[in-house]
This record gives sequence, C-alpha cells and structure tokens, in this order.
Amino acid sequence: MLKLFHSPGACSLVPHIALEEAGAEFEAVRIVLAEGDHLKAEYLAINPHARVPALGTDQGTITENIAILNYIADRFGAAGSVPRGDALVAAKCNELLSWFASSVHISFAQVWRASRFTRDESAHQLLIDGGRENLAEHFAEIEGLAGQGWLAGDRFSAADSYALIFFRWGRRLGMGMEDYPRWAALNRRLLDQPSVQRVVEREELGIEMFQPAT
Ligand SMILES: N[C@@H](CCC(=O)N[C@@H](CS)C(=O)NCC(=O)O)C(=O)O
Repeated sequence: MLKLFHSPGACSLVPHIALEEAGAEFEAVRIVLAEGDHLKAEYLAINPHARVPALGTDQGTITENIAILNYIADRFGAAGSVPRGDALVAAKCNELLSWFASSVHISFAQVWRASRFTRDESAHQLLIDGGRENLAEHFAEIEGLAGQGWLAGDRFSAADSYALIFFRWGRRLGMGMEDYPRWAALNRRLLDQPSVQRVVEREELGIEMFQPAT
C-alpha cells in the first residue's frame, strides 16, 4: 500500500489531496515538522533531505513533490495531480509546479528559515525583508493567473492545491491576503471538492485560513 509521509499544513497537502481525489488506497503517516519528526533517524532513512512529502511505494520511496505528483498522475490519472492526456496542459501544470517549488516556496523559506541561506546572522533580517518583497510579487502574479476556472486544464490539479497552501502561509505571515480576491475565489472552488474537504479535516486545518481575514 502507498504511504504518504506528510506534515499538517505543509506542502505535502498537495499530494495528500491528489491521493484522496484519486480514491487511492494509502496510509497517511504524520511527520510533524514542528516536533522535529523529519530530523529523526527513522525519517532520514526515508528522505535524507529531511523534507516532506515522501511517498512510499511497493517499488521504493519517491521524494520531491513534483516527482510524487507526476507518479500519482501516471498511476491514477485523476484530478488533483498533474493532468494527463494533453501534453501541453500537463506541461503547463508542471511549469506552474516548478515555479511554485523553486521560487514561491523558496521565498517563504527565506522568511522562515533565513539561517539556511547564510550563517551571518546580521544578514537574516535583510533576507526576511527580501523574501517578503518577493512573495508580494509572486502573490500578485498568482492573483493574475486565477480566473474563472482552474490554473491548468479543466479539472482541478496540483497547481490549484499548491496555491491553496501558499494562501494559508501568506495568512500566517500577515501578508494582506485580502488583496487577492480571485485567488480566494479559486480556493473556495477547491474547498467545494469533497476530497479537499476530507484532507483539510484530516490535517485538522481551519478552513478560514484559506480565505482573507474578515
Ligand atoms: N524540494 C522539496 C521541498 C519540500 C519542502 O521544503 N517541504 C517542507 C514542508 S512544506 C519541509 O519539509 N520543511 C522542513 C524543513 O525545511 O526543514 C519538494 O518540493 O518536495
């Protein structure tokens, strides 16, 4: 059986939703980042990079969100992962996922984990400020991408779920998420999906954090 190693509210929410939407048989194993579970020897044997998500399969473990999501897409061909059947739509989804993972996610890391970028503590506040500025630019771009439908293709995909979790992180950082009404509407459409609701409940995340503060 598949085993998803995830932490509540982390980017592992994205494959969690994809597996749930696919109706896959899987075990959700909690690796709570706040408790340092990802730094324990037992988990480092699963992912030596000490990150979630990781997906255990009968043929071995997959790490890196985008690789996991493409694996789920190939195994199940359901919504919530990467679209299949139209090469351009698949590429567009992967394009967004790559930008999210390599730029947007990294700007959050700059704010939350400045020490990872330099050991010089005197530079940390500069990194944090720069990360926030980058996030504001990324968020404006995501707002521009959010239209009436989904970010890639005619069903929801991992790109939508990844944007969903960024919104929550933006709220946690007090990033003025009320400036992004189209993105908030995209989140509402996603939260209408029963699979998304089940995962949000399983991860014990309050749905209000996926909407602007009132
Ligand atoms: N490149 C990895 C990054 C995953 C990642 O940064 N996951 C975060 C949670 S959202 C994590 O495990 N953080 C723990 C840490 O940074 O120590 C991927 O895309 O899967």
